Amino acid sequence: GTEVALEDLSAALVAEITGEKLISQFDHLATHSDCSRPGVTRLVFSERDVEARDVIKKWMREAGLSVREDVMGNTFGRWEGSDSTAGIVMTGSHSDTVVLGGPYDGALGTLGAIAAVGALQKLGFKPVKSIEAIMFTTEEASRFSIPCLGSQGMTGFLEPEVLDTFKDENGTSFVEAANAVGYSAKTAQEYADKALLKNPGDIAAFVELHIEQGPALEAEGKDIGIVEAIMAPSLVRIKFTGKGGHGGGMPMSYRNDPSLAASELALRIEEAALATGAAETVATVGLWDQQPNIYNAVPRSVLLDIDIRDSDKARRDGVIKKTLDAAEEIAEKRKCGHTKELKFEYPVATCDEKVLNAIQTAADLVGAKSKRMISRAYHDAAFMAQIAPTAMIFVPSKNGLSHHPDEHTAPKDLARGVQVLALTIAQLSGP
Ligand code: HGY
Ligand code: MN
Ligand code: MN
Ligand code: MN
Repeated sequence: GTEVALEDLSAALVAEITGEKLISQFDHLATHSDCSRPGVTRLVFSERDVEARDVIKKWMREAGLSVREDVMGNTFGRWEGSDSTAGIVMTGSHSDTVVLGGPYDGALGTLGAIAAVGALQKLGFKPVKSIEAIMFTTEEASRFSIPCLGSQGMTGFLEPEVLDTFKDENGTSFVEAANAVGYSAKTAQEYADKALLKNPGDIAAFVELHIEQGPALEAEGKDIGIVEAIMAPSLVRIKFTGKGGHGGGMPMSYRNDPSLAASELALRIEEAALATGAAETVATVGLWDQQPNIYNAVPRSVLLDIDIRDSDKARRDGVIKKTLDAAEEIAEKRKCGHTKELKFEYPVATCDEKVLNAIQTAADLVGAKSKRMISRAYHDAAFMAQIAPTAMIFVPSKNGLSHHPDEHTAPKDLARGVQVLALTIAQLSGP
């Protein structure tokens, strides 16, 4: 029956999918970077990103997939199933990175999807549902300060105007950057309209393989994370301003130094995050843009980008409110000007039991020690979960590091993740 078949397939996949084969592809992809190794910097629609897209499309074709790209650069490699009316099992991730990120964030799920499909084909597996390996056009907020633009476009969560209003550090918008590398839509609305999936109901399941980007799996000696929910992310932007002045000539009593207002706010944000008492509440003042940023001038402005997340949306919203209120209070006390903006906030995404069970079965079959957990990082899966049964597979991050040049996952863990992915999509695309 299918149990024996699944056990045989599992053993064959474990033999077929090895770390050595995967490593050469990760190493090659990481050469398409705007920084030297070990870090990887590949921002969406940069020259490096365009090179990487060509490599990934080449690898998709070599895996026997028929490749198509949508208006925004979401890239699909399709394996036709025996029943074209039976729906699609989709799996994939992103290939863009943060500045000075690592070689596996995103790449594991993108290359892993291709490797999983390639292995299943080589082993003679015949899917009933069609299978699509996908590379979302951009997941990171690293260029335009807003994440998951591709999956948001596909799932209808995208507010078209953000493709015009969110700019990169040179003042370039998504529309301008996309046009510059040959994506032809002329307006934000056209990108949003054409990216929208016509028949989301056709997606029987979406699975994303990803590195954990935290310390839990390593600390607990687990090989595989089975992700049940994805935390609710947000970005709050606060700018304090003051009159500035000479670092020597300006007496302290004359000053309204925005860097001190920002410092006080950062500590209030830490206090607010700790005050919930929940480990899932996190807040990070990740971007601190101080001008003129010279040692002997009193700062005139400090711009803060603040990342506030939680597994509970209401608890997160409480920390956001405390942050905005504290900014107002501190600005008044210190006679600084200030602006405050909630740039984005998204809901918690919950995963699908059937998909979770398929991952659990796969992990057990390959003999992996697994645990159910939530994702503290957001992912394209968070948007796919709004329109299709979705779940994620995590593999351990060495020392819990990611968004960091030392991001690392052992080859055997990479391979085990792809084996579990392959066995999961085999179950989901079967009869
Ligand atoms: O959650 C994150 O910030 C990651 O880049 N997706
Ligand atoms: Mn190359
Ligand atoms: Mn990331
Ligand atoms: Mn990622």
